[in-house]
Amino acid sequence: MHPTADPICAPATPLLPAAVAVVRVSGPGLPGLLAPLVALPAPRKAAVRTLAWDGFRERALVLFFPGPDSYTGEDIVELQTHGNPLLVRRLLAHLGTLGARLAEPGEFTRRALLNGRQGLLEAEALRDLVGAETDTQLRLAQARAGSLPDWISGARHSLTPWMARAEAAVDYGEEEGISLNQKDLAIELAPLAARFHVERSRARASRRLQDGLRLALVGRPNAGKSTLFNALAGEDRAIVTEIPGTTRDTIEVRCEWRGLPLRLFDTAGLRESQDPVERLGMARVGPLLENADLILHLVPVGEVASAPVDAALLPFRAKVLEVRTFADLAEAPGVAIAAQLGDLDALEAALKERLLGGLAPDACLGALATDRQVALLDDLTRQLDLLLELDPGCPPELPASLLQGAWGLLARLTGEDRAESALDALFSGFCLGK
Ligand SMILES: Nc1nc2c(ncn2[C@@H]2O[C@H](COP(=O)(O)OP(=O)(O)OP(=O)(O)O)[C@@H](O)[C@H]2O)c(=O)[nH]1
Ligand SMILES: [Mg+2]
Repeated sequence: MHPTADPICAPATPLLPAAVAVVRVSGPGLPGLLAPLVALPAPRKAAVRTLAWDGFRERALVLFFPGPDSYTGEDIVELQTHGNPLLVRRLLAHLGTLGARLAEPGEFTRRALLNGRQGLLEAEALRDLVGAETDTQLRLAQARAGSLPDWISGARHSLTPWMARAEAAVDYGEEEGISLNQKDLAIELAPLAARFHVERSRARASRRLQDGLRLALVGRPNAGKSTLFNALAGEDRAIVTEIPGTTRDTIEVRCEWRGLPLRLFDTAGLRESQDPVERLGMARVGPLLENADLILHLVPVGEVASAPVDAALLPFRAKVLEVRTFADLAEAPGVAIAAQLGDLDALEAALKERLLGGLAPDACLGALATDRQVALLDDLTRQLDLLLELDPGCPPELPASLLQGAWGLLARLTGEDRAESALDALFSGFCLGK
């Protein structure tokens, strides 16, 4: 158990009126600590008890999970009370007088991690599980919340013998005539390097999905932006008319469309305009383009892109996708849609191609997903590529250090190196009582 662990408590449910509120306590020696408030029931058996303090008498369902076989690895008590926020605050204050202080965000999970009850990857997945807003995001987070990905243990298994051989070549090479067979190494580790590349693509796509794909819809007035916006959102959120300049403000909606979590931004049409309101609307488009993952530039079939739009998009060329609208009226090459008729297949394919490396959301199940994980996976892939490209005649120190590096990156990925900064960054994003 972590040596500095003091008893902590927190509301595990939001402080809002509800049927039930759950208060969690974790720490060593809870039966004694809580004795003035409640006699704990048998381990893992729910029992109704009356909690009495300061003149309050609350009938609560009480659960006791003794450490070390609990979520945190310490004793845990869950008090399920009536869902009154005032009651919960009074109870937490009383727990404070008994010696259980209020937990920091994520402190329960942090203790689970420190006590070896949970891995870092799992804890990171939990944060996304709690924050998921669409079905796809929920499924992705659930798939990551399980055991360590098998390719990580597979990687260790493949790297270990080569680390030993490289070390032996470095330590005894010259005297004993031990050398590292760089050719065999390259042949044997090639599948691993290929796997890293696959996992990296999956992780990048998975991170995008977990965030939601940020799409900005731009184009000249009447290009069909709001019609597409509504079709993707699955509801009539934006006003559509045949009058140019209908949309004047930017509108955001979060939704899931064909398994893709989207954050959509509809914008005012871009054109030369004297209308002050319209100009203000256009001025708002800039920052939005900056933050978009992909800018959909809508151009009606048979037209050339208008000059004001082209000028506005110039700095963002790399992330602009030209989409031909009104495809029901004429043939069009490239990505052509008829949003009014729900004919959007070309757009779906283009989004997957441009933002997910051609992967479908289901292909990302079980992939890594956070910025931290993707960055480490990038380093890991580079490290292994370098290793395979080494000249067969190079001194063994080179492969030895690259193998060590790869091993270290795997340890950082799974959190076995316990870098405090990574933990601080992670748990600041958690809610209380988790
Ligand atoms: N035939 C056809 N008409 C469409 C299609 N999409 C939109 N329209 C029509 O085109 C007109 C303009 O559509 P909007 O979606 O309001 O265009 P917008 O780009 O949002 O226009 P502003 O907000 O004024 O910049 C409306 O009358 C729509 O009904 C389509 O796929 N096919
Ligand atoms: Mg509009």
